[in-house]
Order: sequence, then C-alpha cells, then structure tokens
Amino acid sequence: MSSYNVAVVGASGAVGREMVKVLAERDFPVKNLRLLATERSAGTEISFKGEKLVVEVTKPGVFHNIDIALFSAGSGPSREIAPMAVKEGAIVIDNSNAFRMEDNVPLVVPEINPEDILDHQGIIANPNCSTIQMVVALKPIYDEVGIKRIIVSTYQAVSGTGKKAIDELNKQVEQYLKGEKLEASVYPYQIAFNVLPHIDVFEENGYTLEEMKMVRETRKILHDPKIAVTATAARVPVFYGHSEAVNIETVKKISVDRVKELLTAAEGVKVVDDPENLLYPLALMSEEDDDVLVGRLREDISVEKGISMWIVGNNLRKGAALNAVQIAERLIQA
Ligand code: NAP
Ligand code: 3JN
Repeated sequence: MSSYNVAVVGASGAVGREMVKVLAERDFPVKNLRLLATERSAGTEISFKGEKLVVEVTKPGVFHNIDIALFSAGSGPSREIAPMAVKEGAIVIDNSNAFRMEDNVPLVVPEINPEDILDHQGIIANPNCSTIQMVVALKPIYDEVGIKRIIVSTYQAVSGTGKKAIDELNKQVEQYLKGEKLEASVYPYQIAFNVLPHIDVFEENGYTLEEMKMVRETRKILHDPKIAVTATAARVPVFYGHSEAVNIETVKKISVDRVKELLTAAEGVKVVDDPENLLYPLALMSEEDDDVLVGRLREDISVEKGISMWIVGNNLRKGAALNAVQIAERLIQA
C-alpha cells in the first residue's frame, strides 16, 4: 500500500491533537507526519505512534512534499494558508468555515456524499460539527421518505470553542467551589452553571452564524437547496459531546419502528433508545463512542408526518478530526 506525507495545521489545538490521535488509531498510511502551528506552540512535543514529534511554525515552503494537509487552525489562518498549501502541492482537508460554501469546494460527510470528494480542486471542506452529527442521523430517513423541514436546537460542549474554553469552564467551576468571583473571558458571560443561546457572531436575520452554518451546510451536503432548516444553537457547561433536539417533518409518513430499523442499519449511527430502562444518548457516552447516538425517537403529536429525536455526537472526533481523517481515507482510495 502507498503511504503519504501528512501535515496537521493547528496540531497543538483541541481538534489538531485529536487528528494526530485518529491518524494513529486508524493506522492511516503515514510516511511522514509534520505538525504545524504558530510560534506560540512551536517546540511542543506531541506523540504519534510512540514517537515524539515537534510542532513547527507554519511558513512558506512547509507544504513542499506534503500530500495531504489536515487544517484545524480557524477560518482566518485557513483562508491565508490553505491556498499556499495547495500551490505547494498538498490536498487540503479543511475543518474551518472558510471554504465550506464555495462552489468548487466539496463539503463532505463520508457516510453521505463521498462521491463529492472527486470534484475537489485542492481543497475539501469538513462541515461544522453540529451539522455532521445531524445529517448522519437524518440521511437514512431522508433517503426513504424525504424530509421537508428540520427544526433543531443544539446543546454544544465548550470543547467546540477550543482548548481555552475547556480551561475556562474548569477554572470557573474551581472558582465557584472556592467561593471566588467567576471570571469570564472566552464567552461574554459565565459558562459554568449557565446556558448561552449564542454561538459565533449574530447575523442580520437574527440567527447566529453557527445556526446559519447548519442551514446552509445541510442543504449543500444533501444537494437539496429547498430543504427548510431552522436552528437554535446554545452553549452548555459540558466538556465534550454536542447534543441536539431534532424535529423533522417528512414528505411521506414513516413509523418510529421503521426509523429505528433504518438507523440501526446505518453506517456511523447507533440507536440508544430504551426509555423504559432509562437508556437514551448522553453527552458523556460520546466520549467513548465514535458513532452518532440517536434516541428519544417518537412521533410528533403536533403534525401528521413528524418525528422527534435526540442526537448526540463527539464534536471533536466525528464532528471534526475523525470526519476529516475519513475524508482522507476516501481520498486515497479514489
Ligand atoms: P484551538 O484549541 O484554539 O487550537 C487552534 C490551533 O490553531 C492551535 O494549534 C493554534 O496554534 C493553531 N493556529 C492558530 N492560528 C494559526 C496560524 N495562523 N497558523 C497555524 N496555526 C494556527 O482550537 P480548536 O478547537 O482546535 O479549533 C481550531 C479550528 O478548527 C476552529 O477555529 C475551527 O475552524 C475548526 N473547528 C471545526 C469544528 C467543526 O465543527 N468541524 C469543530 C471545532 C473546530 P498555537 O497553539 O500555536 O496557537
Ligand atoms: O462551537 C462549536 O461547538 C463548533 C465550533 C466551530 C468553529 C469554531 C471557531 C471557528 C468553527 C467552525 O468550524 O465553523 C470556526 C470557523 O471555522 O469559523
């Protein structure tokens, strides 16, 4: 089997570190792994398959000889650095919002639209974590009976904001227990013991950008510009695992039993739905499970063709690092 020179840009961050782990766990055929970030973390050592690799500064020339570059450094750095990486010969799999909606950039969830990978012109985009877990769970239903409208409310873990937000929640809990004043710097308000109905910036239509990412990305991934999606995204004081209350209106009627059958057979999905035994998806479960967990399945009593459910996913793995590595796996098979 061929092996590949791989770079991880943003390697010292929450997603980048997970990318390095996932590459090792899945035994991705890596010839050489180059870890890139900024001067801030240059020199940091990160283990890969028992070897200590050193984080280097991302600068012109670093992508010569790189076959695949996994980016998780944020939209600004991606916009600046990804075109340079492509010019230097790498194929970029980008985790940021920078290129997701560009026409010449495939937006890929391998369980859903792997064929779109073939249309890339150097950059392939990874969707937002909240979109990924939702579409993985909804696609089997979409294929069977069609979906007209999706109403989703998210309960997103602080790890979605990165390492500094994990540190801030830890610190605020500590300050609370010591009876000290809680200091907030990552979010506009205290996140410990609170819920913030605000993720990313507000847009002119009153939605936040995180909410609109779910609308736009779902349409692009499903190749369905007409599907109606409305989202409310909230940040909750949970470290890992995004939860979502999702309600769909289908085109044709479908029973809950049939939905369970479809989801049980679906790739990357696990049905966790036994309310009598108090079994339903929990954010904590996603720390140990790469599948998208679906439960609380029930017929919506307020419309004729509606289904409600609770969806949980590991935001740093299937929501980011794992999905990106799965794209790389499909890319090298293509
Ligand atoms: P993080 O923990 O704050 O890490 C940011 C990483 O980017 C660090 O390694 C940082 O390096 C590096 N970086 C920042 N500016 C850079 C630059 N100009 N050049 C090279 N590296 C740079 O954040 P995170 O949670 O890992 O998230 C990083 C990004 O991934 C997000 O901004 C977002 O775009 C994307 N993301 C996507 C999803 C998704 O939904 N698919 C989920 C989470 C994150 P230093 O350590 O040197 O500062
Ligand atoms: O907040 C979350 O739970 C997911 C965060 C995603 C994110 C965070 C900072 C910048 C993104 C993203 O993936 O859309 C970005 C961005 O790339 O703009």
